[in-house]
Amino acid sequence: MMEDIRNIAIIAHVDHGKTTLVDRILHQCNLFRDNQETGDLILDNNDLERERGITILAKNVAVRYKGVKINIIDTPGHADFGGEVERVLNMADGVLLLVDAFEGPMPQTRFVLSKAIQLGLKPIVVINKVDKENCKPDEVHEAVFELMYNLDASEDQLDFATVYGSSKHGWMAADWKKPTTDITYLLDIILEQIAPPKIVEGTLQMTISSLEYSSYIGRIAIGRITRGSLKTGQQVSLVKRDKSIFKHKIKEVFLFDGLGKKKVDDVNCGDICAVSGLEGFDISDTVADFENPEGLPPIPIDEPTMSMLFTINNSPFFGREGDYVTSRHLRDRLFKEIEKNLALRVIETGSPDSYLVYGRGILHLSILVETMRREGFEFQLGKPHVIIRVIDGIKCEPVEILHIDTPLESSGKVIEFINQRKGELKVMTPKHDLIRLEFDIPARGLIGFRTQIMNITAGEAIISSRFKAYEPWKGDIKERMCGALVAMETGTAIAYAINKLQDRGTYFVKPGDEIYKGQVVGENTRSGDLILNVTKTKKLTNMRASGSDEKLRIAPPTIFSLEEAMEYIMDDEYVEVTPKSIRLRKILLNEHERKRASQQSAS
Ligand SMILES: Nc1nc2c(ncn2[C@@H]2O[C@H](COP(=O)(O)OP(=O)(O)OP(=O)(O)O)[C@@H](O)[C@H]2O)c(=O)[nH]1
Ligand SMILES: [Mg+2]
Repeated sequence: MMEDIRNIAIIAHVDHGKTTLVDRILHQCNLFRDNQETGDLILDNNDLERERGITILAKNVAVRYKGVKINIIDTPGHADFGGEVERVLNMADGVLLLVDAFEGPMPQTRFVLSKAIQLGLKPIVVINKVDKENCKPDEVHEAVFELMYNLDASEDQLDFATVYGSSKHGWMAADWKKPTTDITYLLDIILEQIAPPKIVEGTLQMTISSLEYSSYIGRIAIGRITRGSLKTGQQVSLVKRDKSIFKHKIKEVFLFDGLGKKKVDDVNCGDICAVSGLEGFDISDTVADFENPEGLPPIPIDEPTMSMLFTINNSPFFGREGDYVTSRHLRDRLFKEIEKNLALRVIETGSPDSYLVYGRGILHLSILVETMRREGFEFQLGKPHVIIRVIDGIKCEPVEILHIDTPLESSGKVIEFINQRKGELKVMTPKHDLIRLEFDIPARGLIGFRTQIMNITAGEAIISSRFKAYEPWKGDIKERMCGALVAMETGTAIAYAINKLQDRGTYFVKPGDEIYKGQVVGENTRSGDLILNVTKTKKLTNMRASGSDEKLRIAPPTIFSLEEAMEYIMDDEYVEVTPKSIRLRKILLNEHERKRASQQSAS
């Protein structure tokens, strides 16, 4: 007997409530007890996901409702992980498109929806967060319909069901003004609207769409069986992207079950499963019949758009705070990462001490950096660069669609600032009491701009962007206007010295911090770098020096997050990352060497 199955993916812009909804579904189907105390989402289960409140990896779960098995794929909403979404949609027959009832469709809504439409998936629209004050569910519904129409949805897709509700408060209904007490309304709509998988007889075909990594088993391939069936111990062929074929034996087969997986003997067509034993598989490979392998069309893999240099720590503080510091450690860790981090590439530079790491954006790269820090690594990062391509003989760069919702008063300044960064205003529309500005902007113009937009708008702006296309190079963008304050000596930063030099700029260090010669300790109010001595104490004869220091009024230092630091540095600077610290430094610590280098590059 074949089981009745539905395969759905949940897609949306970042933070529109996908994971909260999946948690609710698991809850409704009695698969776990709510963690009311912490409010943590049971699905966002790695440390960084918890801390940042975002989903980084797509995840499969399965529930049973009214005798039907529903395979659910929760996807990440952040634009850096868009490729992940595109890939896993491959396993679904339908999507739940979540849209925040206040925000409406956002750039990533458009992107993920367009992928689902192209794949012919049936959408169910969930207008979420209707509990929010001043939300406009009806307008949002209208906007989603228009968006779908513009994306060339088919008649059947345009004839979508709409569900209103609040994932957070745990209800879904036909009418947002009539709240219910649970989400069964949505589950019923899923059974009714999404077709069961097509059962195709014949030899095995399964595209590998995702993977999991377990320290016991190694890499586990995840995919949906689109033809035939699969058994434990079965001999299979692995058909690669280039059509080459490798023979393997399936070791174990798992089905998704609640939050986990259960080992089974066989899996039928239409179900989503995980298999071990396929060595050296890649995403998009087809698991096929041993004797007569037929590969399926390859699925697109997102190309990296950004690169960053990872190099061993060679600062004077090398080895003080980390456990893994050698080039061997760095190399092994980076190459281990690419086994599971699909959009990442690591390129040798010719030096054993540094590697170019290619990724999908600042967030994608910073998550790797943060994870390595926590594992005890110490290393340094160069300035991130977008990847330039030559297309038909023309130099092209990645361009993003940028949305900024801002109060009317600051919109003029925002537009001026984005123009300086080669952004082009496309649309301007009122949105509640804000104004929405839409730009096309080179991706490099976005590096480091978030803090400045927040300054311009007094923290009121809502920013989101996503990759649009490679377009011809837009010309040079003026870099950071202000120079750096660079430490002259190695030692302890002294309040007395910082106090005396306060008018030179803002500081990134505070009295008592250990600093080294060549470290960037602050931002100069003017352009060009300024070397200064912040380790200088008062004359030792003055016995009251340390006592009176405490009374000095020193502005609190600017403390960068990892991402801010990555976006802030210039080409001649590094971010030094250790488990305990994030420091900025000049690559060349010695002033004479820096002068010589800049003269050389000028000539
Ligand atoms: N008011 C309100 N807040 C909600 C609702 N659903 C989710 N949220 C909140 O919105 C935030 C984001 O929720 P998530 O479920 O993590 O969103 P997500 O779409 O999974 O986010 P990403 O995976 O990072 O794209 C959390 O703070 C939730 O508590 C809702 O119905 N109403
Ligand atoms: Mg999520």
